[in-house]
Amino acid sequence: MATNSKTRPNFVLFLVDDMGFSDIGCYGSEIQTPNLDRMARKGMRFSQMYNYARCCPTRACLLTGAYPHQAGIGHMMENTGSPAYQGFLRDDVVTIAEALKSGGYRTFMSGKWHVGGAYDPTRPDSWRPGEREHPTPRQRGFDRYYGTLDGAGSFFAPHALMKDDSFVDAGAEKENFYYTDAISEQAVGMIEEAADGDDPFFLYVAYTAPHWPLHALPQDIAKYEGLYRKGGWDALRTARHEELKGMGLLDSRWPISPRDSAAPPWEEAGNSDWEDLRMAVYSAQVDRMDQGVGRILAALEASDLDDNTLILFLSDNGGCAEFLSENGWVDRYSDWTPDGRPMTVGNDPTLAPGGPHTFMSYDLPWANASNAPFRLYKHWVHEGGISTPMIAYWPASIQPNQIVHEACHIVDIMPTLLEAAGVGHPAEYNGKAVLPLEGESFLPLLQTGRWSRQSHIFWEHEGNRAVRLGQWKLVSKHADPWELYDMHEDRTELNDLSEKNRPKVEEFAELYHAWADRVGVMPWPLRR
Ligand SMILES: [Ca+2]
Repeated sequence: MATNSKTRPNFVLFLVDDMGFSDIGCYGSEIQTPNLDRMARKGMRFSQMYNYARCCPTRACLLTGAYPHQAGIGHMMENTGSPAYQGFLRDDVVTIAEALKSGGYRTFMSGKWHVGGAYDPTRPDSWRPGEREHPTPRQRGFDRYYGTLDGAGSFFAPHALMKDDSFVDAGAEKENFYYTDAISEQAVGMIEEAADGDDPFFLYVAYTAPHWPLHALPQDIAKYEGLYRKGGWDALRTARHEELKGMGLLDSRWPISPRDSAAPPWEEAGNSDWEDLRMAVYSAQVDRMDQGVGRILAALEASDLDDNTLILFLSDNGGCAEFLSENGWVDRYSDWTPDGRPMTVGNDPTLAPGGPHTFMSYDLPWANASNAPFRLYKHWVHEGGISTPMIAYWPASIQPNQIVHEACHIVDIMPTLLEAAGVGHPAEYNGKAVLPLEGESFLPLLQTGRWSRQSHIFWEHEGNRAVRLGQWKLVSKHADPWELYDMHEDRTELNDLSEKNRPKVEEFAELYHAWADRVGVMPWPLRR
């Protein structure tokens, strides 16, 4: 066990928001992500890393090493009255930050929190962060914090930005504010602060890019406008799938899933200039995030910290098919603009997306391309909803340019970081018993390229359910029967074997129900 602070690794954990499996260059994308690609060349790419299908449950699971229901976030932020669905992190789990801080680490966070209870985005003056139902990063183990507590909002004028324990006004802080850049800048400052001391550090960088709204900077949009005009989502899905196969990330025996039945063929879609621009804005959001990763890497290098810093990069869920309509539920996010001019909410083809006075999403057909070659989206636990790229970079311990195919899950990240730090997981914290870790450390995989997960991975989100171990995955959409897939033969989930292999269905279903009972899963839809 390492005890010398000079030899213990630092950690930078990057989480991006609503980005699909094939949206970065080193996972087959045409989007320019040179900094992530460089990390991949010098590090390790995971072809079967899984998240938890949605913002809040993924964050709860990632931060605590427990399943989301055990951490109190079985659905989202609403408190429905049971401990598994209270909407904020429970006090019988510890966060990575709390555990590492107890072990002598300095702890920093820049970006989106979203595990601290529900807020009304239109009434930030009513917020009471720090109250029992609204724990903040500073109350859950982070020494320093910059960012937003809730799930989404304008990139040009986020409501209720916080620095440590106080609200700050984005507009007053800086002209031409853009949230992705602010998250990067603050993270660089935190690295500089950490470099001044002797203690190792943990930095959690939670970008809101490329979650809706489609807000990006004109110089970044210009790099992509027109690129998607020819062939649209159909050509894009095929091109990304071919690249992924060529890179060795996906087996060439797995065919691409058919275009989603709710997406029209590109040639029949209409509004093709507007559609092209929507995808260009999304790509610009990813591009700007990658530029931020580059600034953070440069800050580590400038302080001679990059060699013994373990960096992980991943996304919280698959591409998002949510349609934003005028007078829809999303209205509650949307009333702030930097100059006080009105904002038009909704996917209106007569308006150009990108700027602060629109509030759009890229929609199902482009999300289908983001998740190529897989099926379905954010919310679902088929491969399109839960598959994320993951890059691990740690020059001191990871051999360059490796691809690993073991199925891993975000619940494994906390055990991995604690083992790498030589810090134990506490049985008690603040006088309360703490639930044991659910995941398995994949540190040996990073260090040797060899490791296999021993226990099943389980998912439940909005009644969508799945179980995965090795070759087999059992999965269902809410209210539909179980489907069974042989993931060695059929990662794209096209050949349901549930009728042919009833014993495997029954075995995994029984395990699922035992797990669901144990962690407190309740029937969907939830009743208060
Ligand atoms: Ca998300």
